[in-house]
Amino acid sequence: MSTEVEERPASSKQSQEQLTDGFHLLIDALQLNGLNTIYGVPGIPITDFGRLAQASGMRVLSFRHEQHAGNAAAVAGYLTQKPGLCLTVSAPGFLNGLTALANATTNCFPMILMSGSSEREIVDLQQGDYEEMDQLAIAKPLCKAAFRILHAEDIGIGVARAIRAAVSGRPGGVYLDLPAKLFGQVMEAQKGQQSLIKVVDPAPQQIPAPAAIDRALSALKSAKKPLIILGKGAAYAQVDDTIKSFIETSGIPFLPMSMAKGLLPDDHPQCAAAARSLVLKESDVVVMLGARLNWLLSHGKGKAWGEPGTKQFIQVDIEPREMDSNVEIVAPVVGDMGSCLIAMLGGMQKGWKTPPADWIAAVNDKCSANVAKMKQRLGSDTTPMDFHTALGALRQIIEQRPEAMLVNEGANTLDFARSIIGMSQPRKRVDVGTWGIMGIGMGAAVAAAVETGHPVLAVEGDSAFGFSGMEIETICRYNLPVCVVIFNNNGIYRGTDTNPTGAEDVAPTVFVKDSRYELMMQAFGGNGVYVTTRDELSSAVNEAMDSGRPTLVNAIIDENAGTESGRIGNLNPQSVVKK
Ligand code: ADP
Ligand code: TZD
Ligand code: MG
Repeated sequence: MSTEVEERPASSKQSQEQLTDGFHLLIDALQLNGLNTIYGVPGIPITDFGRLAQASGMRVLSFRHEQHAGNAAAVAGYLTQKPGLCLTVSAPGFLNGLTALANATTNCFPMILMSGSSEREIVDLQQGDYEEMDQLAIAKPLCKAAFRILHAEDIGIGVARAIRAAVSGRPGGVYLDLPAKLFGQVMEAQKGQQSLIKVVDPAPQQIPAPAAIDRALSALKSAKKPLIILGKGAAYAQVDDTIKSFIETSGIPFLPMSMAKGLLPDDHPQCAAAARSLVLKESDVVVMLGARLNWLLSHGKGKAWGEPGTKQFIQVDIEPREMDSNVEIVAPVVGDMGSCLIAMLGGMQKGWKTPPADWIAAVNDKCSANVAKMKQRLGSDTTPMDFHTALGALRQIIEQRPEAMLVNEGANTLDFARSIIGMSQPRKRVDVGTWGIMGIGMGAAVAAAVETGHPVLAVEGDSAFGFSGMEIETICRYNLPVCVVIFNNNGIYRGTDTNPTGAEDVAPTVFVKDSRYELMMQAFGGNGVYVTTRDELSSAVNEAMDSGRPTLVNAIIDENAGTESGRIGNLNPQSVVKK
């Protein structure tokens, strides 16, 4: 083989320098818009795209499965208000990412699933291409918008449209289809640069109508027992000071939905979380701030909400079609959270009376009684640990580290952690969200660490962890400050179910007893710890949170301690036929 380097003729070299291609245009378009992190899984036809993106200074984080890369992108979107990017290969990789795209859309998190796809001509004639699938058609009903870019000169427009669709109005997931041929398409570099778009004002303010504000304030003024419900849309909006000022000026008790915890600290004097049942039942005027009246709030009706016809709802939301979706909204306030609350505050400055003292006293009394009851339980130090023992320890750890991110999934593990672990800063809690989906854990933990730089505590049911468990290798590979605590109760809800037939198969909800999950972490060079007592749990997690070293703590929980489906067992249909 000759060692001589062949010189290309000067003219060809020059023209090479003046050319660009689909790979580079896509990278330039993303970077131009401040999108610098990609979560994905490499393969045909996007392997080189990932390499080139990394070479251009983007952070390209490879996962073991696309669903978790997608969940990471969605959480990145939630935390930053910029669309999180997920990159997948065609057909199967695309489908693996689709669950995350649909989940992001359901949760109103902005993300863009960019997927390579096979040759259009072959796909459309169904001639059996490598990983053939009509991905655009399949993605469409599962996201907010779906686009395909066929020509390199349209990359700028395609990326701009995807960004706007993801973050404007109600945020959500966007699909961007990138056929293999697009990447290699060549065009003049200068024309290419001119075709790119830096999106101006991607999520424009939406100012509410003055009449809507007057209507809302007059409904609120008439209230004897007002309540504010804060949802993750309020947390997403990043107008924390305005929310604080609105709530404190109003003097109204507030109830945070799980991911809105910490917008105002859980120990704020107006926080009514410990009196949830009372305030839902007794309130007369309810202000929804970036929260939907979906199943998580019993659709705004039924027993939980007290006597029918006793409630009036005011709803502040960026999505006009959310109004009246479950019950009548007497005062819809449509706009972005910041603009709406500033307008409401403006109206309140013209004269405002805080709520009647007897209502505030009733809420405070209930809170104090329940907090005292809970305090007793949180001191518990049983071995084997129950949920209160273990969460009593983790609660203290988060209390001492208000900047830490908390990721949480499971059934009992989720429901108990949500009520026991207090949050004191906004957007620190990421959980199963609107669908109650298992499998967000490790993807969310990666994004939480990458996007915030703060230590992450992931509190995981043993079943929940299993959905994304392989990503602990990803956590180790990137050396992320993530401490995973598995609440190991040998199964889904409990570890005690038996097979009534007496056959060898265990019950469908039961796992291998005393599984050694911590060894998985050790396999990848992380720290794996097996704990059975509150003290051991405390010291292992404290150490992990301080060192920032990837850690998995296998916390053995009494296998009898959980209940079916945690707090939502009522949603299970029951057979009436006795066999
Ligand atoms: P939670 O589960 O916490 O109750 P949801 O996800 O049900 O919250 O509701 C979030 C709501 O917030 C959605 O209806 C969404 O349209 C709305 N939203 C999202 N971003 C904004 C924003 N910037 N301003 C106002 N509303 C928003
Ligand atoms: N699959 C997906 C994607 N999401 C789901 N929510 C479920 C299945 C059903 N499911 C729940 O709703 S909770 C749960 C499953 C499988 C696991 C509960 O067990 P766990 O938690 O070990 O995570 P606890 O602490 O034992 O209750
Ligand atoms: Mg379990």
